[in-house]
Amino acid sequence: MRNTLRLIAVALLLSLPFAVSAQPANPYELPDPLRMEDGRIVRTKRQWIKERRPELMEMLRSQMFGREPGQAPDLHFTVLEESPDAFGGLATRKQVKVSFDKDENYYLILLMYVPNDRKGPVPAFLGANFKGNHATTTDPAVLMPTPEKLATYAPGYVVEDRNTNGHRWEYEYILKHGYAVATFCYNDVDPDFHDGFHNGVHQLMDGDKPRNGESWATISAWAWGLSRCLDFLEAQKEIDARKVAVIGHSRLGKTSLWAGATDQRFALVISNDSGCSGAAIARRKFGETLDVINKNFPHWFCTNYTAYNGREEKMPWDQHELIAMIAPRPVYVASASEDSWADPVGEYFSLVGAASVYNLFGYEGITDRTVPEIEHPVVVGRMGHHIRRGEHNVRLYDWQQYVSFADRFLK
Ligand code: GTR
Repeated sequence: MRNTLRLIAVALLLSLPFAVSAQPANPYELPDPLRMEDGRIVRTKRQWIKERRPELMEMLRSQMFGREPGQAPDLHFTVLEESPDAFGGLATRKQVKVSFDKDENYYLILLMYVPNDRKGPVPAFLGANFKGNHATTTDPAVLMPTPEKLATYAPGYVVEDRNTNGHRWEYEYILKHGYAVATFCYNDVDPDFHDGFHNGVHQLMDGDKPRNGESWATISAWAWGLSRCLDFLEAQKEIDARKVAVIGHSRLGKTSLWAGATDQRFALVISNDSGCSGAAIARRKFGETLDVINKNFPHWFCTNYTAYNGREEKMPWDQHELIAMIAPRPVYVASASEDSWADPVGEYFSLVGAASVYNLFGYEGITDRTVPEIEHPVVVGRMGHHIRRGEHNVRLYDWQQYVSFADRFLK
């Protein structure tokens, strides 16, 4: 009998529309994004743009992501391959070496598809990938990473087979909806392991300059790489560079948020399962916490960020203010129901916490304090949200929501 009752209780718990929301998180109070550090309340767009936004950007730079450098010393682009017959003639494929220095010691390889059925420049999605361009697709013409590049990746790095991450990049779906799409392997910009910042673009941009607590780290390097790709897209006549959505999953979702904050040319920003130090509210201390992320990934953030390990409530900001940095541009935050490590509830509440900034610009925002049910996407004003059923990943369902959200603003 006792066991039966226990089973019923478990079954009831599992059948809750969104079980993770029932789990306890740390009680918290969020800083008001519209309150200046000196206590004044921001009442106008102008005050936000001239005073509060710069104040928050300074906080995020000096305390979290580090100070990103300016332009690369010699940015230039070399088309390595181009063909109009990708996916049976649906798209033109371009593979481009985006070089950061004159000698081309530092570069990334950008893979871009542009729909052939177009009348004039098209909007685009841009995002970094984890496993190499070749792993995002079945397209046999996509270049494999060169041995020269592979030598810079983490020791023991294993080259993936083609298409192992294809489900995360629904190229044909995106192209058929009239968007171009471009991606590069994040390791090209800065290999994802801690080597004291000797490799990747840090070496190029900093040389032997001594590092300090505010020095930029790896997530800001990836975001910087996204901006260099946007420089390339700006030079393409087939792309409408005023309509580029930046997208990223997980650590690359943290990156897309930071890219959207630092580079206001990005017209729309998408965070897919970005979790801790992305969209999730830090003060909830639910799932991954600062202590854990800074220990496991000491190269992602600037070292000042470790001062908040276990002391999230002492942060002078919280992650809703990273979302607010995107205002008034459209922002989409997505979660997955089984991804409690990324705290889907906390990801949702950063939208709610940023809504007042969107209101200041005359746009509605997401303000409902009830977390939406699984696969009930919500779009209010310039904010979008959904929780996909399933695991930490990017799936067709996610892309369907992103494309329909982008259709409202980029078409
Ligand atoms: C995890 C990390 C998360 C997230 C994820 C990913 O190990 O704890 O913050 O970034 O990796 O990028 O897949």
